[in-house]
Amino acid sequence: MAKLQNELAKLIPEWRKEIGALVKKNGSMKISDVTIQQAYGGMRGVKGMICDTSEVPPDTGLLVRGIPVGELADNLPEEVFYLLCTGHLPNKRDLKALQDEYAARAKVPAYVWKVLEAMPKDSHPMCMLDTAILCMERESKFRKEYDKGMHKSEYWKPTLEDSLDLLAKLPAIAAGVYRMRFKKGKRIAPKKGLTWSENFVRMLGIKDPSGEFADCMRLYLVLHCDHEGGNVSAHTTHLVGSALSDPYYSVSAGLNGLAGPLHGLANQECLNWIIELNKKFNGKPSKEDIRKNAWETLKAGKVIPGYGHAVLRVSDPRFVAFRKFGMDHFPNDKIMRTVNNVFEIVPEVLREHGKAKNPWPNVDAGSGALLYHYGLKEFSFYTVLFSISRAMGMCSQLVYDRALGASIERPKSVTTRWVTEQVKAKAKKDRARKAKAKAKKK
Ligand code: CMX
Repeated sequence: MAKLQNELAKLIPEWRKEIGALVKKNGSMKISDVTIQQAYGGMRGVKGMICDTSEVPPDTGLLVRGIPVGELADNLPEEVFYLLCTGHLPNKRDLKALQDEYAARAKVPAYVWKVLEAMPKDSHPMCMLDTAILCMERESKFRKEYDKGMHKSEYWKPTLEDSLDLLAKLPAIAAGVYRMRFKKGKRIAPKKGLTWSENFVRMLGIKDPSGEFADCMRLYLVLHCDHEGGNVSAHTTHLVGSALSDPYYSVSAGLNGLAGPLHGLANQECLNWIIELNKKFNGKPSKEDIRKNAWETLKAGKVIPGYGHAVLRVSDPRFVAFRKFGMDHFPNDKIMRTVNNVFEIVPEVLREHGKAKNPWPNVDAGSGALLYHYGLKEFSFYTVLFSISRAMGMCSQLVYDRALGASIERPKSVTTRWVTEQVKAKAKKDRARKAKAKAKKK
């Protein structure tokens, strides 16, 4: 067995023991309450699921297995996947073993290209990516082993196999989608000896003589890797996986959620907003122009893309890392300058507006400016990049779920009639209690 598999085979029995004891001893302890507001409001803040690969404290932002994501800004995505799976970074030998695994599994089945070629030419790149993943479901080792009658305790092994197969192929699929969808010419083959992100940049075919774009892509793929368990894409992957649907079904389902404009698609909308702003003000919007434009967006009943977050209450550390990269490498770039100025104005505007609980930038507020600078100008492709990275979080969470024997998800829904009855019953009880207290006083 290769290194990552060996390491997990050692760790999983320990996790099972630790969590088994925790639940056995404290299973009935309460960790959350649910209000009517939360039940109608997207379950915001309800603690009802477990994710150990990463967490998002509102006041610090993403911690990957306890490590602040900013501290991983110089690592490789392969290292981060190993970290997500095991809880520690790999040594050189284990990293090389994982990179060799990726290289050995990278070939995309020919039928995937045929399916993509048969799709309408104006299909969204996210739809093409998801279709490619879903049509590879026939390759699933999990499904084959399950059909043979595998023991529950073994589920994580073919889940990891599927995950490695999928992650190894994603850069080639995404690059193939890019070249096909945007008429960039023939697909480009990967090259031996390059890292996962370097190969991806090579297969995209965007000129990168300095290697700076590959470094930017490395950072991009690290920063988007995971964002705990409750966001739409992670939760969807977990939910679908909880029915023991294999990683191809589960990851493609999660990515369909990432394709929504309030989630991953916001990055394409965000750069659009910045570019329109530059266009409107001859490439140099003043801070006053930015303020006016932000208010126009809000008054039109729209959100300012790239700002706000369901959990975070500070500037997203991923935005901070992207901004630093941009300011270090091209501080005089027009788009980057506007991204910077927007960062100085929009939080103030959102605070005055008074609706958004978090007026600060999220990951999408700056990432597009970097891609645009290096010549990746097809906005609708941006969520595909997000997907390649986020698939690492989804896959590691699936492996963990299968290792720990996560149950099928089945929260209880209630009707509005039921809620109204509870409200009435509580009001009746309160009245009775008040009347009793009044009678006692007399
Ligand atoms: N611009 C304008 N209004 C905003 C806002 C923004 N950037 N962010 C939040 N609000 C509004 C909400 O629309 C909501 O209004 P209503 O009460 O009229 O429905 C109100 O403020 C309260 O929302 P919230 O509790 O602060 O935020 P939510 O948890 O409901 O939503 C998010 C979070 C990210 C969907 C929201 O901030 C938003 O739409 N931001 C812009 C889109 C974006 O950048 N999405 C990418 C997020 C990163 C990711 O998940 O990938």
